[in-house]
Amino acid sequence: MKNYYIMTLFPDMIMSGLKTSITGRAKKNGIINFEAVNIRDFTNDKHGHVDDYPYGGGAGMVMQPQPVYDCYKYIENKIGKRTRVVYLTPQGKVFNQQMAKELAHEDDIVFLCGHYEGIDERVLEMIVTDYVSIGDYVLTGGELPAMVMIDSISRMVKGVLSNEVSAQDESFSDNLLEYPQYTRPEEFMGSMVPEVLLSGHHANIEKWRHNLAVARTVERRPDLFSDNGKTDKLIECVIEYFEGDVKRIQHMIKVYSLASHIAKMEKVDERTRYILETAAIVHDIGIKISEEKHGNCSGKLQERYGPREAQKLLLKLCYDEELIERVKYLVGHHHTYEDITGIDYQILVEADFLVNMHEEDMTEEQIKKVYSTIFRTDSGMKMCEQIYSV
Ligand code: 6GU
Repeated sequence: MKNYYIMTLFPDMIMSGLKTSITGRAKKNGIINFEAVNIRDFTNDKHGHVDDYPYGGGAGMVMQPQPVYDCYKYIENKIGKRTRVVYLTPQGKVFNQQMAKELAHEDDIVFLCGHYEGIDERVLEMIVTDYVSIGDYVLTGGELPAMVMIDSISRMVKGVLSNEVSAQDESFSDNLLEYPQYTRPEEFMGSMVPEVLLSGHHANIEKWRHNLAVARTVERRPDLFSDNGKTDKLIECVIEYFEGDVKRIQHMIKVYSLASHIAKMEKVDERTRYILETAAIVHDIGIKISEEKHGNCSGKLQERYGPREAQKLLLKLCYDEELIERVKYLVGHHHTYEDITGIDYQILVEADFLVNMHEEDMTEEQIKKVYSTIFRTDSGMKMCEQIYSV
């Protein structure tokens, strides 16, 4: 059983909100419990006031420390130990699915809802363990945010949702939006349910759904793609892969950094830049195997072995299928300069050359030739001009 305590001046708002729907059912079933505790019940003020003017002046009122402290002590005593105390404030860390998942492991959580212009800082320092916001906008109080958090935390608690539904949460962990859903009728005002869904072919349906989820995320929330800490992990993995090979590791970091910079200067969209950065990190990953198998690492051998090595690594880190396909293509073509298609391809080649011109001690003439035949982007050309004085 999970226990959520909400310190608030508006207990009815919390209780009536949470008693409906799924959280209410979970409470009835004894899986979670929630209890709103009225801070006003703990005031020593004879008029029942819980707020006063701010020292130093300024607009609005500030909640006094004493009622908040005593209210908290009452709850702490009831639980029998110190637990996490979440203060809802727009100044907090922004709440997300990951936090919901983590907090779902806690047996007891206390939520503190502020009102007016805030709460006396001293009591916050004494009792609060976590400062949490639900997004970048201002609300009149912490009650709605507390309800939002409890709703989202509760649904991650085992038994609150049916097993079948709860498994679906894994789909958020790969940072993709949900695919579109359809139900009967098959035709609605002339608009049909996509045929693949009627086919009964489960593998095809899976694939179709995944592709749409990716497309939808690219379109609506490209920010969800960027990272999740994956780029950092990938760099670490590649360093480990080339362990001890100083030159290769330095080369990778340089190409990655230049590619990323050029993409930013060229205002390449986020998703494409992400693909490019990923490709830059793994672009030479075929080298090791080429050397092991053939004793050399010509561009062509790298193009042959690179894509498979890149794929292995990217799958391990759970990159999406569409990205992996493009990265494989880029790795497999980054020494091919005839038919450069796509800005990611173009920038990868330029970044690689900007580094190789120096690392391979190219002559002025060679550099000039590469510059005029291969470089296309304004930022890449400018950088080449500045670095190598072409
Ligand atoms: Cl947690 N509190 C208030 N008052 N406003 C908010 C918020 C919290 N999160 C976003 N806006």
